Amino acid sequence: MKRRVIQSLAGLILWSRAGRFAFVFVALLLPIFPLAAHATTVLEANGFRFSDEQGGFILRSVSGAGSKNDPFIIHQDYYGPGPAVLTIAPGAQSDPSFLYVAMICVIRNMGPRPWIGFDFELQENYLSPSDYWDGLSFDQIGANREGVFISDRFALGDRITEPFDRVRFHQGGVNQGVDAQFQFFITDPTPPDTFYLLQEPVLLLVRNDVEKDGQGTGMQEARTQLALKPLRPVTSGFSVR
Ligand SMILES: [Ca+2]
Repeated sequence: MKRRVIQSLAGLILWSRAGRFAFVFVALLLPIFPLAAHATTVLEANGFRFSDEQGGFILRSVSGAGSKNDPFIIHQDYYGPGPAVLTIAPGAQSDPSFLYVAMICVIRNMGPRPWIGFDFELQENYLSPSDYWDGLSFDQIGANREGVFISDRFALGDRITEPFDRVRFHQGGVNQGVDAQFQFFITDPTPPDTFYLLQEPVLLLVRNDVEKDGQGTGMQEARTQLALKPLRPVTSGFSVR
């Protein structure tokens, strides 16, 4: 009897350890499952088709008409760690002589790290940066206007051009599970059938002062949450002057 009790206790301890290991293992995999099980989502608004077919994120909803007064509002869940490429097809209803899109991306940080910046890059050909001559840009024609790049989580949005069309939002941050809103225009005097919007967060890094071989290990990704407050609501209005 005593031996049986000891065997039962030993089994319980082993089961508990295995159970804990399985729990941790499943917890680590959880951020991957939504994407692994997720089929491509294609959503339409005002004749435009938006798709998450390139992966890295889940397209939740699209509304609006793409105009200054009624911008496309595109809700997404970003899982990372790589860039998320939104596929956009203007469709037959858009003006074939000039593409003009006002857009607000609302992106939830579902990844494992806080963000301290966020980049958007336009591509007429998938994974090939848009150059000066292809016409596609973040409204480079109206580049001198103020208030074009606005976010509720980042104080600044800077245009980075040549050899690509990129916007970098910085001076702020986004914790895990939190939405960030980004506002910008996309224009092209020679509209393509399809173009791509690469979206890529800048992850929070901290200095690791643990010495290794006397050299230190440099920078590493931080898991801590940032003490942040939203700067301003974006979806309450498209504040281009
Ligand atoms: Ca370009």
